[in-house]
Amino acid sequence: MKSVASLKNESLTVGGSPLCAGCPASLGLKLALQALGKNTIVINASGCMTLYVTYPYMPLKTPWIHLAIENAAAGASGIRAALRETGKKNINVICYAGDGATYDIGFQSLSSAVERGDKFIYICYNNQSFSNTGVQKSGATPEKAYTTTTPKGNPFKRKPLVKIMAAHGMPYTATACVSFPMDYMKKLRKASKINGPSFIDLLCPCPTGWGFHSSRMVEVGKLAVLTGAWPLYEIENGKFKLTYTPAKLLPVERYLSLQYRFKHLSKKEINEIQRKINEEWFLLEKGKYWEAEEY
Ligand SMILES: Cc1ncc(C[n+]2csc(CCOP(=O)(O)OP(=O)(O)O)c2C)c(N)n1
Repeated sequence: MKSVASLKNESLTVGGSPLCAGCPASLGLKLALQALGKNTIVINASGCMTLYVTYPYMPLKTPWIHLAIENAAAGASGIRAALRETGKKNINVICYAGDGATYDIGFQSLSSAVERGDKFIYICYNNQSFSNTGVQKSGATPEKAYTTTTPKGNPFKRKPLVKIMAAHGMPYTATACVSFPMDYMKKLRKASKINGPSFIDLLCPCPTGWGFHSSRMVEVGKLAVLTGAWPLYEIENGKFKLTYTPAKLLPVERYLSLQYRFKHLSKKEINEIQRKINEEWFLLEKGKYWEAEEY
């Protein structure tokens, strides 16, 4: 399958939602359901997407359960156990949770569900902040980015969560981006065939939280990947592979300069980010994932 237009599965979402214009997380969910099909149960942790599927808006044609921000993954374990006990087979169980719910508040339940080896796909729709409650810093916020709780820029490095999940010894972990739908959907299909837990960190450029016009959402995501700020890769049974390698990385300034959250950066700070990305890519291209420090 080469393009989104050639997809055969019916769309499992319908129009009508209270989300911001250009919301990447709703696109990420639509694509996930299109990749996985209607035999899918979605578990959501509190966040923007909770508003997407809340009365009077019911845009999904699949089952949907909203759980507390701490325990989406524990819910996946419970649903998988119920399906097992009732003899129901070939049903995908997915968690669709924001980065605040994943990197921070719900991390313990995610870690435990993975430790138990339960079969489910955890998709973190990663807009790099707690967007729904006013764009506060999360563990996924990149260094130096403005958020409402880091008005002078985030002083911390972002948590290397894909590495942390891979270190659990789980069979499949990957990064993805809504601007690269075929790469994302291929990873989802692969994850659905794995007999155990899988984790996909899906970059979702948030127009509202990052400060750019909603019409540029896909472009910002493309630039994240083409500049090397968000590498696309997978780790299957411990084996690291880049799934997209730009012929030559574009300067990261092209990605940063489109966003309000990086407007305060000096030339020196931009150069420093560029240096970090170059170092990271030097190692990633050699397959030295564990030595590479993510920007
Ligand atoms: C224990 C707990 N703390 C705080 C909240 C308030 N809360 C609701 S949604 C949300 C933001 C979640 O952020 P994220 O997971 O990144 O999803 P996004 O808002 O970006 O969609 C917060 C903090 C909550 N529901 N439960």
